[in-house]
Order: sequence, then C-alpha cells, then structure tokens
Amino acid sequence: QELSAAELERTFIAIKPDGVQRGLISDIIARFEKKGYKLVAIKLVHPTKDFAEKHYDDLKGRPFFNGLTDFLSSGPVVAMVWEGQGVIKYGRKFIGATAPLASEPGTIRGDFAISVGRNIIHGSDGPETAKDEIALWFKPEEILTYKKETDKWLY
Ligand code: FUP
Repeated sequence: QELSAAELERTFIAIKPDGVQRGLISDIIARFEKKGYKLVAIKLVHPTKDFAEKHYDDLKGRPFFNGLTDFLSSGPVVAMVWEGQGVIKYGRKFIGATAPLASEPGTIRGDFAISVGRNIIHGSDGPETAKDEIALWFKPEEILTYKKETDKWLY
C-alpha cells in the first residue's frame, strides 16, 4: 500500500568503526532491507574528531565523551538514511540496548558486541534527533527519492 508523505519517516543509522572493521556492514544492512525499509542515502566517511563531537554534542561533559568521540573518529563509518513506517523506533529495536550485555540476542548489539564503548552501531533515538543527525551527515541532494519496483527487475 502507498504511504502518504506524512507517514514517511526517516532515521539516521551509522555503522561505527568497529562494525566496519569487523565486516558487519552487509549483515546490518540486510536486517533493515529484509524488514522492508528503504535505503535512501549511504556513504563511507571517516569523521574528524570535531565532527564526532558535533554528532555527540548532547553528551558533551559526560566522562566518556572524549573516548567516545575518539572512537567514532578512529576510522571509516557507514552513514545511512533509512526510510519507512516506524523506522526510528524499529531501528532502535534492531540495534538493542546501549550496553551490549543488556541487549537481547537477536539485536545487532546483542549479537555482535560486548562493550558499551564498542557497540557497533548508532541510530537516532527520536524524530528530532533523526532530523538533526540526517542534516549533519548528509546534504539534501545526497538523499534520494525513488520507488521500489521489484517486479520490473525479475525476468
Ligand atoms: P545509544 O543511543 O544507544 O547509542 O546511547 P547513548 O546516546 O546514551 O550513548 C551514545 C554512545 O555513548 C553509546 F553508543 C556508547 C557511549 N557510551 C559509553 O561509552 N559509556 C556510557 O556509559 C554510555 C554511553
């Protein structure tokens, strides 16, 4: 069924340097794809320390802020925008609890991580953060609008 523009929801998802180094890109993307969400932007970026600090601006002053932003800027990150009904909340469900040992098996952090400081993936935690994070990581022209036409490409 067609979704109205108002129903279209977007979230920012980033596979952090540990996820990239450990070869988890395809597995993580597969989960979002198979659920039925649509990838509307993707790029590999190596964030600077300054950029990482901007991304985690709301955590400035926390004792782990320096280590966290060192980590995020330590290597390539896969930055993505995923679109679809309920994608912000469901994306968080896919990701699992912040502390990997508290996250359920079947979630990304539950399946792949042990340490809160190396927890593989980031996902926006609400509509406002999603908007801000998408704007920080992507230029408007890097976010595409397109239709999925599965039948057209099956022979
Ligand atoms: P989340 O939205 O699940 O990524 O969690 P937060 O926004 O609360 O935290 C952002 C990042 O800070 C987490 F991915 C991991 C890191 N963090 C720590 O390193 N130590 C902590 O005690 C809490 C968070």
